[in-house]
Amino acid sequence: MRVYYSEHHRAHFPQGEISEGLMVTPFERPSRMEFILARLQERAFDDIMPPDPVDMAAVTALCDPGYLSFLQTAWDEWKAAGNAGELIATSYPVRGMQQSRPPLSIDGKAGYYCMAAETSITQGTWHAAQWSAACAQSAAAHVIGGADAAFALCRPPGHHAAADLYGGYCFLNNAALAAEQFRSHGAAKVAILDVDFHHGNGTQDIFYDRDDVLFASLHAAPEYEFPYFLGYADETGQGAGEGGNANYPMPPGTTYDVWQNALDTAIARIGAFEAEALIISLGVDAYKGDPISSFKLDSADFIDVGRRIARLGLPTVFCMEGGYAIDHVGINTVNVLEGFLNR
Ligand code: OKP
Ligand code: ZN
Repeated sequence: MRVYYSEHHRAHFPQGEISEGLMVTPFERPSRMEFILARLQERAFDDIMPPDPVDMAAVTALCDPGYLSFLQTAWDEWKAAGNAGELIATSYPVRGMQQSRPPLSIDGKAGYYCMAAETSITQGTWHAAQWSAACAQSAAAHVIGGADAAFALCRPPGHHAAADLYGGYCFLNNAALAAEQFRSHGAAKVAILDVDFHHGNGTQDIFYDRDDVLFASLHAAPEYEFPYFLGYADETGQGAGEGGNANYPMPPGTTYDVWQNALDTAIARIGAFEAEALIISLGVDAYKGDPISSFKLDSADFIDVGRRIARLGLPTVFCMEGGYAIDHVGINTVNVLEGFLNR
């Protein structure tokens, strides 16, 4: 399976993340990629290449123009305003406030476009986000061109990013870009399966009213876990998209026996949808040793996850999302790919 990976992810490395009331080194850090690459090499995935540069036309088609121009200039505006540290949004347009007026000051704009304060913007954030999207686009192009599958080793991740929102370590929705690319190259229907521990709120939002892209997500119940405000089972889509969104929230502490039943249900749902291509939002933070998550999957379970996904028999693009147990993120990620290949 070909892997698309760009060293440019290193341009995004915030010093700080607000966690438990402290500034800590972000869990979503560059070394995650090194562990995944090392495991890929150990397991003879030797077809690893840099992506083509990002197709900005596709990004522009997916995203809100104000949001994109914010991402492009946020760091410069933040520095020009005299701020010493990294850009962290602190004020948000919540209940009772104006939802559709982006402010002119950079602090206001950041809050307007941000959904969670753990995600800092730094000098290289926009650069890295574009190359991450490029990995998803090149992987999609490779599969559209006839390959069975490809792995986009995206960093930063994407599934919390909507058309006009960043947060949860995400800026551009890589999986959504891949899905849209299949659509624009003739696939009538595309399915996105999100196995990250956290709900893919951005992906859900992007496709919520559409009948051509099914979004199915296995995740921790929003009553207990980030992103808290989306991901309930009764969110089934709207308008033409009614029935095109499938959430499988599970309680903290969920083990693989329960999780795999949800996976089988999601897979059956995708099979019935008759998609022509499949995008996997591949987070491996459902692992029992993950420092910010609470599910209990073992490393060996991830092999089985890949095997079950392969039963769909669909052209498949894997897009890297979360996974923060850095000593196991490589083995868990590559286990999914190997389970898929050894179907
Ligand atoms: C990104 B991805 C919990 C704070 C949660 C954000 C987590 C973002 C996860 N105490 N912080 O879905 O892996
Ligand atoms: Zn996650």
